[in-house]
Amino acid sequence: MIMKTILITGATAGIGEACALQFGAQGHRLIVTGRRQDRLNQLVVRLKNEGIQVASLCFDVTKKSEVDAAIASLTKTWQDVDVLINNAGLAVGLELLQDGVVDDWERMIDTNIKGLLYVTRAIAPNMVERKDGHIINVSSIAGKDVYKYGNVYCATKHAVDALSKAMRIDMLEDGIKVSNIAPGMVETEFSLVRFKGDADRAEVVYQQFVPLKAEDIADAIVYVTNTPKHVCVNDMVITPTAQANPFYTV
Ligand code: 8X3
Repeated sequence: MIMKTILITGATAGIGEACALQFGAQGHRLIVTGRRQDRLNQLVVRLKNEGIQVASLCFDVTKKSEVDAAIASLTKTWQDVDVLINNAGLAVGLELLQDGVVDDWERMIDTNIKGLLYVTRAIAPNMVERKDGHIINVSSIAGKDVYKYGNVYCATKHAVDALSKAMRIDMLEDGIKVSNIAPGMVETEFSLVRFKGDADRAEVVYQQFVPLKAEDIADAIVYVTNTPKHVCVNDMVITPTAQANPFYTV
């Protein structure tokens, strides 16, 4: 297998962390990024202890100047990112639109849409120049359907879905692969963040049926990443077996 340099946003927890561990175990070089320096440090120590080549960048994807400065600080040996995993994202709040909290909307829009754009804008030109690269956007089944109370979160994930399509078109002539991954219910800190730290409420979400684990989505991302150069998995919708879509579960 060819060793790749893989940059993962939101690598300090959930799907991002699971990707880091799996890609690292396969011998790839990792650039792990996140907002939380302490958690980033812990992850780097853990990866290094397993003999994985790793660099880390601490930045907030919602701040364009931080994103640009962090990417620009990569030393020459780390600048050629082969795979960008746009994983950082969140849901905050679960209200009807007419009751919505504008700060929550802005956090979701800034992180899920603008953050993804800022990081992609900083990384993609190098891929285009080298005529080689793969961008993997972590969307959601909320990017395929809209469910009650999901309003702005669903809108941001529909935007990710659209941006995956747009990137594939815009970088087609440059040979850049773009894959959209749309998970259903995954047991991570997702619900804890959505419910603003209410652990009891978050726990109930995952007790109704057997949810996906972060590792299940990392498995899919690893598969998508390891396809031959002429193969691009455009879109993957992955739900727990007990979840047909946001509306039907058993
Ligand atoms: C996470 C899955 O079903 O809450 O994006 O939208 S869902």
